[in-house]
Amino acid sequence: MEEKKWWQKSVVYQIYPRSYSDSNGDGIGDLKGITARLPYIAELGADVIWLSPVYASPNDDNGYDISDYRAIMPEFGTMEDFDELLKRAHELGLKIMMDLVVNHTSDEHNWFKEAKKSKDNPYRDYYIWRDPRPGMKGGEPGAEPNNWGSCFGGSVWKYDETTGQYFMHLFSPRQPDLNWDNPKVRDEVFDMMTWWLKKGVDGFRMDVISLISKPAGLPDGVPGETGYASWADCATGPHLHEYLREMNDRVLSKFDVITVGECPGVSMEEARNYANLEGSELNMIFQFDHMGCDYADGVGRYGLTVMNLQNLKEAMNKWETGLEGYAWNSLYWNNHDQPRCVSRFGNDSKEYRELSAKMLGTCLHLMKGTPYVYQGEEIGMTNCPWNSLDEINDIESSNNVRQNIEKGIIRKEDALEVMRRQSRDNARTPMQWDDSENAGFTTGKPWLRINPDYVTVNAKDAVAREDSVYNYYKKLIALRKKSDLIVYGKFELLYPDSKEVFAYTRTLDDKKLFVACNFTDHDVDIAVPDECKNGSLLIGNYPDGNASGKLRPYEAVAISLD
Ligand code: TEU
Ligand code: CA
Repeated sequence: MEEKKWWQKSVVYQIYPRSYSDSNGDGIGDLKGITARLPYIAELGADVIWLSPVYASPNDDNGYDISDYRAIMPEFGTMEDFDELLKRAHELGLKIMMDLVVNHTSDEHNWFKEAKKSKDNPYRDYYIWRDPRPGMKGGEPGAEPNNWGSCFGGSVWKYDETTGQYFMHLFSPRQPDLNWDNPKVRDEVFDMMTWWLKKGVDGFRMDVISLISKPAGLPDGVPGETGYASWADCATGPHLHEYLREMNDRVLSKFDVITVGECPGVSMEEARNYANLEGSELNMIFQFDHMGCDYADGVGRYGLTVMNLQNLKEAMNKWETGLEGYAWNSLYWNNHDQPRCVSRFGNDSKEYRELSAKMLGTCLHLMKGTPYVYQGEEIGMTNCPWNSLDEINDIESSNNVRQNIEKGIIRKEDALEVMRRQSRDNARTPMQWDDSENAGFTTGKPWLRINPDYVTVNAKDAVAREDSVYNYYKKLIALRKKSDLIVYGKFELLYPDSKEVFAYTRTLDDKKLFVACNFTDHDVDIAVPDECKNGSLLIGNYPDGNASGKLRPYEAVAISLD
């Protein structure tokens, strides 16, 4: 049995502040709005709140472009509002995990304003500058120092006329990458982290932390299957583990914190180092293998994706079994960057939305690892039926869809359907609190379209209705709290070849749990393993339980021999 840690039994609730709750009628969510909703989150049973960035930012990437790490974005409120949020959360037994975005800053950060003044500015080497390719003129197509592609389309290099060099940006040109090989940058980051931890925050989610150490010489790469050369060529660079261990030694080890690294481009084998059980780096990481389960070959995310359960099972099984005994796992279906899971992996029709949302919750929350619930997932919120590309705010999906059309990877007439399936904005439509105007999110004009299904899909209805997704998630979360079998039991996949059912067992000593989830809209025969036949139904998403040996549409059952 691994040494037990509190964050292994925790459930984390993620808030995207811009879209959670607006307290002052400007159509933008804010800290006071979150504070007012803390009892709702505590009632769900979550232990930790992951706050997407609330720091000062010009919002080129909605807060993931930070211009001052020790100030609050004015649209979200003041540092006093933050202190009040932290205090109230702690009073309710909720911990706060901040979003640490230190692979890059905003181009409005003072460090970058200084760096771009001249080549010999003291802050120049806080960022990654290179000359144009030899023999080429800066700014000319092909003069970029290498061929890496930005996650937001185009090259990762932007030419700066003033100093005649390019600077690197794996994301938008307004998010220049920090140079982690510069010890002054590491000092700045570690000081800032300590400053927040001394304020009393309880941990960090670390944005694209796998990309912070760039390969020496920045060689040309072969664009990865995602089309983002930077992921394939940048993840887990030469000094990555050295920097994470330094961060752990100098900061994290001095506090009792929860940490999760967002790790695009990291394999399960490599994750054993990032999230090793000795605790020398991070507690856990977010993997991306299962997020590619519906990608069309050669197209990556921004195409007409189609759910493939076998890919999903294969990815989850690899991580559940591969980390066993080496590292701790995180569990998530969605977040602020991903489509809504009930639309993507379930069925958001009127008939099956709630049933499949509960099935997905059962499937995830009874696996081994720390589960993450994204705002609105607990009430079965769905992807938005976008009417036009003009409604889309998201820089990533807008740029990638446009780039894929230009490259002929997708047809122009498919662009809207691609957005309906994959735009990050599907996760960013305002939280649906009730059936009043603007779903109770704001009294003003919402910054992004509100999903029209808020009239029936909203928290007020969900909290009040015993058979709602919210009250089912509440039961799932409560089960975890009182079961070492759910937290520590060994995972084993069953029926790997089934295209319809995701089934597995969890085993701890003589205790066993059998979980079976039907991902289809029709009955499927599924044999309960002999050793579970005389178990008892721990939880199921049909009101009358299940003893029939088959699973009804989107049925989930958990049978316990505890
Ligand atoms: O995400 C990393 C990233 O590449 C995401 O855009 C996501 O993995 C992608 O959508 C998968 O297709 C982090 C933040 O979560 C994201 O919101 C930021 O835009 C990005 O980094 C830059 O900070
Ligand atoms: Ca507001």
